Amino acid sequence: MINFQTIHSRVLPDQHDVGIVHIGLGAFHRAHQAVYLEKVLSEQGGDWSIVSANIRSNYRLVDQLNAAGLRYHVVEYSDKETAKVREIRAIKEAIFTGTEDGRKALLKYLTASTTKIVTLTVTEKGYYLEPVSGRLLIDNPDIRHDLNPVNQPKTALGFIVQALKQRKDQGIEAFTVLSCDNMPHNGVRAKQAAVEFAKVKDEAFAKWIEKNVAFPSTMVDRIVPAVSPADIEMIYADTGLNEPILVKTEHFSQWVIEDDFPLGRPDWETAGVQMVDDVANYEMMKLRMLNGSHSLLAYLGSLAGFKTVSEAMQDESIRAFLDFYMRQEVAPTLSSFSSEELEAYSEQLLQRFENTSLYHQLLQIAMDGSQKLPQRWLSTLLQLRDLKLPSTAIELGIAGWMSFVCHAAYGSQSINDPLESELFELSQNHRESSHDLVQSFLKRDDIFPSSLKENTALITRLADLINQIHSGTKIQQMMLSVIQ
Ligand code: CS2
Repeated sequence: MINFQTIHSRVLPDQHDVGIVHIGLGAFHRAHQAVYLEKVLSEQGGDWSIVSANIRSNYRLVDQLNAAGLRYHVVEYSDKETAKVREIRAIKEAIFTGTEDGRKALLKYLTASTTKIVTLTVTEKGYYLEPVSGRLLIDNPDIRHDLNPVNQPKTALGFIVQALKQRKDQGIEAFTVLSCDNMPHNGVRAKQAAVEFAKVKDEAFAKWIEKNVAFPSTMVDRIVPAVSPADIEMIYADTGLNEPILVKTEHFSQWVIEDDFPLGRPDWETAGVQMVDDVANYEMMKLRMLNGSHSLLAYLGSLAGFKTVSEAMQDESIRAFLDFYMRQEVAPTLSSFSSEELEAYSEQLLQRFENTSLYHQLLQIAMDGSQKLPQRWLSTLLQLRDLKLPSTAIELGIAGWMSFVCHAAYGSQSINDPLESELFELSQNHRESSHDLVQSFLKRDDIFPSSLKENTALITRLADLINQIHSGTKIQQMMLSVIQ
């Protein structure tokens, strides 16, 4: 057993009606939004219980949560010896929409006048937007399916737009949509997705959404690795808790939200949420510093032979490389923060990454790279070019990602990315020449800003880095030559 403190729930679900519908009932939602709501409900009360739905995957979790009476625990590890165990009862109903009953239940809540807010954690790809431009992927089969009104929705967008239409027709005011995914201007992106989706069939309704639905942006932060069977065993040994639905996370948590909730909102401030007018700076800092470092660790750390974030962090060269990346390549692009603030933020991040209780798998972070890199590295790289500053750490990251894709393609292993088949084909087609490989990667202007595709100096540098990686040069050595 370790040193842990249990915080029992003081929420009595019967006393709080549902005010929020969440789509994307994964570990992150249970360890982040639900924990804040738990605090609000126990401190302030109010009708802000959550109905949480999974639209296509993880029906088992829904069953398990229901079997446990919608009560679960979040284990917050400060380090290997110290944790807080929180009991959570803020989720009042869990739904799986892979069945007719589940779809009906979700639509019933989405169209209820008591539902004021719809929160989303469906990951970047769940919005069906092209990563660089943010345009809706109208030809995607799931979107095509959901655009046909005789079909039952498969996507979050399909559900939201259908529910908004019913609310409009019945004279019920629109709920606020709060995207909690790691995208730049996530509110703007969610709005663009919903408006473009609606526009395909009904221009006037699309205009109505544009005018009547609030889509505040938000920055969410908490490291919540997927729970493995080994975690369940560890938590049992550490705390005596034995349940399949528990979530493991770090002590740190942050939520910054733009305050735009026409139908009202929970008193989130009492739970430590920062309500602001504009979230853009917080979001950019977090995406570039935290998520950007995470992606560097994911590709370069894996190539260096590590499996988890904290293992990779024990390597002095990797730690120094991340420190360099944040100070030299990200900090100059974040002019609205003082150097002291940025220093403190990056120092804290390095410590968070060192948390040895999390066993955060690098491969979990590596998935969906095509959807993540634009906001994590590429917008920074463009800004550094405008500032006439080098971006050698980011370039090593890009070469690492390309090599990672190639390794997987040659070994027929999945990279868990919606563009996997296209990226694999490209890797196979240019097996013989790193130069051509890089060139055709950079031509993918759904991932890379189009101004990079003609940049011959960049192409040569990336090809050279890939050659070094393929010829077995140690990643740590390559990192040190970036820093020196
Ligand atoms: C991670 C994030 O998997 C990933 O891509 O970078 O999930 C990260 O852990 C969270 O954004 C932390 O707030």
